[in-house]
Amino acid sequence: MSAPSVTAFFDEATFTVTYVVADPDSAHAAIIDPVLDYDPASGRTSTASADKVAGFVGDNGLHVDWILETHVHADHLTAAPYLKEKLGGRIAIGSNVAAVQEVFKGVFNIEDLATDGSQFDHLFEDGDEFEVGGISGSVLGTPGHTPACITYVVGDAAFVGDTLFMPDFGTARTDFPGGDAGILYDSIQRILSLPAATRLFLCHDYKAPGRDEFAWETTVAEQRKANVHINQGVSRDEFVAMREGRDGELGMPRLILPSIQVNVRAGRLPEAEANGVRYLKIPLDAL
Ligand SMILES: N[C@@H](CCC(=O)N[C@@H](CS)C(=O)NCC(=O)O)C(=O)O
Ligand SMILES: [Fe+2]
Repeated sequence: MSAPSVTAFFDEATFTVTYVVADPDSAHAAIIDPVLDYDPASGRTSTASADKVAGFVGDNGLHVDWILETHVHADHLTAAPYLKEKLGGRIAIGSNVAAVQEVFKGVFNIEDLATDGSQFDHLFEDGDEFEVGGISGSVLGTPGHTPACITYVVGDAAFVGDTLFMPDFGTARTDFPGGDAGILYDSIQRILSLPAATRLFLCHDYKAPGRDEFAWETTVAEQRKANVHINQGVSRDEFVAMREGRDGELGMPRLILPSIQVNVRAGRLPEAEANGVRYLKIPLDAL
């Protein structure tokens, strides 16, 4: 199986990992889950994180075919439109984005939001195939954290979004609208059925108790053996009880309100008002 080169960019403000996955032979590449920096205290955005990714792409002469989202992120704004403008590539997400748009169109009262995913350049279904240069990719539907979560398998690497985290941390939460712990368990079984040596690249790392360094790469074999939430002995019912218990204790992500209203529009910021300023909405007592 072909091995793409994978370069990670970790955003410590949101604990998010952005990847550039490239075919070393053809220099074609995909960017996965890029971050637009956002400071909620000042309302300022910045492209510092995305510019590091763009700099790497430029320095290595890569040709970007795809900008891939694993899901509608609830903890950071996507820099997909900014990087598309700079580098090209098609912005893609799972087709179940429509269900997520439906829910949040209501929460944010975004009257003109189309709920068919048409803001994205391409919508992937479970089982679809695509290419990064000469390396073949495929899509696994892996809902549970959200209904639109997908995993991108590129050669021997799988970009699992928010499903599994590092073995010592466990799994993603399932308490967002449309989330479901049992469905996440089933999705994780699909990931764990990939070949044992498959490299798994995670969307986040929050460190685990006793670990000082951030980490985001593991393998199917390591996860099968050691994931604290899901290793071989854990049944679906046990997982659901554990996950729902833990979800009940988690606060909302710091950037959920700014993130979702932008990310359901494929990262396009709201139009400026007559004074030239763009505004985000804060729904009160709605989440
Ligand atoms: N403290 C972080 C938490 C973000 C968060 O809730 N992350 C989600 C993924 S979007 C998750 O699954 N967290 C798992 C957990 O905290 O157990 C923030 O405020 O951004
Ligand atoms: Fe997430």
